[in-house]
Amino acid sequence: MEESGCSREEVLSLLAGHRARDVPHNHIFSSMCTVPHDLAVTAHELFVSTNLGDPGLYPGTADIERKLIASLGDLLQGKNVGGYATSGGTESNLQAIRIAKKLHPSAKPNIVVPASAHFSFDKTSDILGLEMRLAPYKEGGYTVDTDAMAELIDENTVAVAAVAGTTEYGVIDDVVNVAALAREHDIWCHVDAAFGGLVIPFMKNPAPFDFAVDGVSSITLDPHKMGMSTIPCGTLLLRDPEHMKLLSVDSPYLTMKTSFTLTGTRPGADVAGAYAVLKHLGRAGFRDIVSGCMENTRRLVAGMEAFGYKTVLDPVMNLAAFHAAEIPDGWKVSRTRAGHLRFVMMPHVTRDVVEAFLEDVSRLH
Ligand code: 0PR
Repeated sequence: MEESGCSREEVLSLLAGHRARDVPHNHIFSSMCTVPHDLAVTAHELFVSTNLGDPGLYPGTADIERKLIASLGDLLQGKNVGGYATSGGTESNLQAIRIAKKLHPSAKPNIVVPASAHFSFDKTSDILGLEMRLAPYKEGGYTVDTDAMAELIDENTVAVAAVAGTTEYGVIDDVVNVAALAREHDIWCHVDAAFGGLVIPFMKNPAPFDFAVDGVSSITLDPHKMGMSTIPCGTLLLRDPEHMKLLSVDSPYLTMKTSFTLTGTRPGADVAGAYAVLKHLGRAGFRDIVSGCMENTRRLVAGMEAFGYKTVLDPVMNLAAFHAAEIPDGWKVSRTRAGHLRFVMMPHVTRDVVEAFLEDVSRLH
């Protein structure tokens, strides 16, 4: 750090230079985050100095957090759900499994998760000292084989998980059967809907994945993915708000005497942003966004197929996967562990972006 500071203009120009080196969103197919809604940015600015880590100082902001959780809980067909705004899917998954572990003390605890589970479950298992058992995919697909999952459960299993909108292929596990296994063994059932939570409810004939499914204990849903909030904003939703108490530690000198969140100081700005988007768009607005993303997904698939690219599966959500093949330079497309091309069709991937990409693809052929 230098002795004397630079002018605002110098600093801003320095920062602009860095930002210019980032990949522009209109070339990003590999991200589950997107450009935030402009209202989220405005709300974020209004709440930028709030700290939900000391909610007694910010009762107004804390109330927004409660409203955010209540709105999302209602969307996911829960009644008076508990939960809180996290830093994202990783924290939500960790905290859900932390509750499960506390409910089932065991000398050698394990969790059984689908082969598709996001790597946040590896972190969770490492931090909580759990064995992570991976249930394989069902033959010929990318959703979990619930029979194989059943075989992996034993008396030391504290939780099972399902993914509603998998990271790599955007498919939805059979939540009904996973939750039935949890009920049968009297253990926790966590649904990771970090991505799918704000997509599936707005699709036609949505697959059952939420609190309407008997046995689902908790759900991860990230507004900073399809909720177009500012980063970072995740949520952990609990069927029974009482379970939150299992996470609590004493915080004697703060305005609230117990703390149940993972982080101490935590932003209210993104929470206000996420809530603003829900209020502004309503279900109808989200339905339009999701239907636009699905339309763009179909256009991408049709365009790619015309050039001989082969899909790995018919897209279930706004995520398309193709067998490995060349793609034009300058575009960010990720690859799954199996080497498939993966396109996440987020709101920033507009029809114009798809057409510009397909135009570049056409030059390869
Ligand atoms: N659960 C699921 C199903 C996820 O897909 C993700 C992240 C998480 C949990 C963890 O969420 P946080 O990253 O919020 O903690 N999925 C994306 C992925 O790994 C995250 C991402 C987003 C990666 C944008 C890259 C990127 O540019 O692909």
